Amino acid sequence: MNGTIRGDRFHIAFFGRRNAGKSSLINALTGQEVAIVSEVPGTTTDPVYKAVELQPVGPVVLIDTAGIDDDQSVIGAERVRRAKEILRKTDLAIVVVDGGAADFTAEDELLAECAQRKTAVIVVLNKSDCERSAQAQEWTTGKNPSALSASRGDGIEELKERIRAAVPKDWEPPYLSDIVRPGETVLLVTPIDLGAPKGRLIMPQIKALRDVLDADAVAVMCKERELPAALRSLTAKPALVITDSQVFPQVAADVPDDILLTSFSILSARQKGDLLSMVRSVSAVKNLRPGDRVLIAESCSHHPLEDDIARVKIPRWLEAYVGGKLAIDTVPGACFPDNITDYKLVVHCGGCTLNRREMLHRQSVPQSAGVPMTNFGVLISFLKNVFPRALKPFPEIYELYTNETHVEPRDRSKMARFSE
Ligand SMILES: Nc1nc2c(ncn2[C@@H]2O[C@H](COP(=O)(O)OP(=O)(O)OP(=O)(O)O)[C@@H](O)[C@H]2O)c(=O)[nH]1
Ligand SMILES: [Mg+2]
Repeated sequence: MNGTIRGDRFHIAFFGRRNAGKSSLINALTGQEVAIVSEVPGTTTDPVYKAVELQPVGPVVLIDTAGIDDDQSVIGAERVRRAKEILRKTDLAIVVVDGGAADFTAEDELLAECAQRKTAVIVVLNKSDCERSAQAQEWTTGKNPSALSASRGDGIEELKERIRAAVPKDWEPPYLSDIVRPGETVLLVTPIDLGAPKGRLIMPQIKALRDVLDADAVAVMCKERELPAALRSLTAKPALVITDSQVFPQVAADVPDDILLTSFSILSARQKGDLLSMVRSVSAVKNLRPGDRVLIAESCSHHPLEDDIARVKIPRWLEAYVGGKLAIDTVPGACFPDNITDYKLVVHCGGCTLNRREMLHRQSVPQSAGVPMTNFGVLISFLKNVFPRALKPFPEIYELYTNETHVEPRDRSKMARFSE
């Protein structure tokens, strides 16, 4: 596990017709033979991901895609569909056109889709070493194209500079460094259960440690069993306790009420998506009745374990709350089922492997179908009476939620630390 994970990288995808030079451009930008280049149209078939440190941009994922004009056959149309699906996670679209091309219908459709999704676009006019067609000249007018030659390497440095300028500074909110102050102590509670990988910590725990260090704060880590001992050992109260959502009840009982408490999954939901919407949606649990359908979605697929959070624990806790059996489906990986409206509630994991754009896209799918979607940590805190306490580290969200629902107004006095 070297380098920044894919979900925390800015996603740059390359679109265009077959043979426009998408793969050549990726190779030129990286200085590596990342993608196969050939004069045969349709060389790239499935999307290809390459995580690189692109100077001067930083850690990015470059995504090569199949030609968007390949819609004459069934398999070609499927490739176009897959290429366009990449737009869901694309932070910056590089639309590559061959400077000798005559038809731009496919590009117009793509640009319209980018505009609809509010995706930033750079148009690249490739093959500047060859003659430019009048049509290409006309089509690119007003589109501020980067004219370059991917195969010769001309104009590549200028494109890198444009890419750097197109990456917003705050394209992704911080994981937790904004809610911790220098010198404070943050206590991390990480159960080591059957699901824990041998010899290492999992992504959210590593991210939390790194963010605490970035905030010039102090991290202390323990398992849930050692939590009372860890608390006793500290001469000052920790400013914040972050726990794995699975042990919320024990941890909430052990951590005094005046210490802020949340979970890794809630932090991830805030960084990757719209936490407030997940918080509002959790009240849909109150309307669940035995027999109702619930969808549990995980962003990464792993082997289900004996006491798996998505397949065993959340279903057990939900059914205990509802007082009867629910029809629960668990989907790993990227896709929601088509029958999303059959579900009364969707529960999504923290999405730490996704980039923010994709998580927001995922939230929009049930939302536009009128189905509430919440998050593992938010749901567990709700079911286990750690709600809305688990939101207090995020004062804006806590305030909004408690104002909307008139929950626990007395608790606001405990937020003095944020109202200074
Ligand atoms: N003359 C010239 N040829 C180029 C340039 N860039 C790419 N090519 C050539 O164009 C052809 C297609 O390049 P690719 O990079 O494979 O194009 P692609 O867009 O990835 O194509 P598909 O994967 O088929 O969709 C190859 O023969 C390249 O050598 C360029 O700047 N100038
Ligand atoms: Mg290609």
